[in-house]
Amino acid sequence: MNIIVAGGDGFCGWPTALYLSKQGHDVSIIDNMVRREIDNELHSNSLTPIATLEERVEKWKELTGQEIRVYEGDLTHYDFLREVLKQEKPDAFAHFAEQRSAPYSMIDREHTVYTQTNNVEGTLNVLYGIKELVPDCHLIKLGTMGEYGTPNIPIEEGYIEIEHKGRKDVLPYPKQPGSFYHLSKVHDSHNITFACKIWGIRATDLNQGVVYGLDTDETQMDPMLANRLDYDDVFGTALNRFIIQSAIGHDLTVYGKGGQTRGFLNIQDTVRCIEIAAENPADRGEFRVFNQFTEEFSVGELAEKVQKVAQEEGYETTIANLDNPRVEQEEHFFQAENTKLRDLGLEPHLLNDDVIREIFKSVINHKDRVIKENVMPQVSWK
Ligand code: NAD
Ligand code: USQ
Repeated sequence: MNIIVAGGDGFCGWPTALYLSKQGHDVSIIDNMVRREIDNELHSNSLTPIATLEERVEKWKELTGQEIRVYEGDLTHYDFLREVLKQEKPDAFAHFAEQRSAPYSMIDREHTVYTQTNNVEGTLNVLYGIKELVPDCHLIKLGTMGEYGTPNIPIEEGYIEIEHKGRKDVLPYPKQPGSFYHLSKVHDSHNITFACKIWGIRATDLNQGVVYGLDTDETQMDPMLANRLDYDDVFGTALNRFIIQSAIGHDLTVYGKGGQTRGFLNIQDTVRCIEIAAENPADRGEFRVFNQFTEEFSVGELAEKVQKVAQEEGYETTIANLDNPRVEQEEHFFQAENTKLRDLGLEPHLLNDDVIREIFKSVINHKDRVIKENVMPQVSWK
């Protein structure tokens, strides 16, 4: 298949582009490099040193003979996107290219507006581009489990059957997101639902949980192929942050009581989920939703798991319960469905001590690169 990976220079997109290329697909990447610019804005960095995108794809070609074409540009520039779609005529468009940090979207008005315009406008352009140029192309859109929030009933995969005043219907599952970033994903989902209905576009919304780890078989083939790894308070996510904190002797930054429970998955499963979605396209006009996570944990539980492994490796680690910079429930019910990807063949890489140990060992090699001022939370929701 010809597959475009938009956001293919990022944390999830880069290993996905490599994996799909390895599986024999004809892959190209769209990216505007904004994530690298944001590192400069925040005076932050990836824990792992990362090569430029040109160097990355050159090394990939040298090692495998496979070419990954690169289109440097912005999804919010429609003329650019049209040219890429005309040239590639993709069978599938895997769309990772959004501002994905909840704290970044909560910095101030400008960052909220940037997040929502970048994400919503980019996705609208992709929808118009597919309609205009490649109507059969399958949109594989990265959504987020956080679109649902934390309701006091089980979370379904996209839709829920409701009985109301004697009548029944299957309706989109209610959305109660917890940041302006997560809201941008809800807006995307609504726009995609509508485009599927009126234009017959085929789309899969992958409501992904928090991703942990950094390596896949492909990124480990050469240091030039290394994936980025975020640890700062703005882009670093739970688990990865805790592992890096334990490696530098920092207290583990559990926000509030630590009962916040989320769906999690290994980056090795992210890449496979995209392949599964691509190989099993949605029907024309179908807005299909998969919940893309493999296990549920509270952040307190994750901190304890990391503390145990770090101690076994000789690193004494303390868990700190910080004042929560976010407005969110710290103790709540959480139970979400995630059967659809497994039914299509996903075999999850589950989290155990050895997995944490492996990430810990990758992290230890680069711990001198940590900018310590960037570890404590600085962005407040209030
Ligand atoms: P990332 O920031 O590392 O990568 C996103 C990439 O998209 C970057 O390389 C960036 O330069 C590019 N980009 C952003 N806006 C663009 C635009 N307008 N035009 C072209 N390129 C643009 O993020 P990530 O962690 O790889 O996340 C990828 C996707 O997966 C996001 O949509 C995110 O919401 C979703 N997701 C991520 C996680 C996670 O834990 N990382 C979990 C759930 C969902
Ligand atoms: N948290 C801590 N301590 C930390 C960091 C986070 O307790 O040091 C808590 C947060 O308060 C929150 C939970 O951990 O309750 C998850 O936070 P996170 O920063 O790991 O993840 P989140 O902000 O939800 O965003 C990440 C990605 C985003 C993706 C989302 C999936 O950045 O792109 O959409 O995970 S989900 O959470 O399922 O919506």
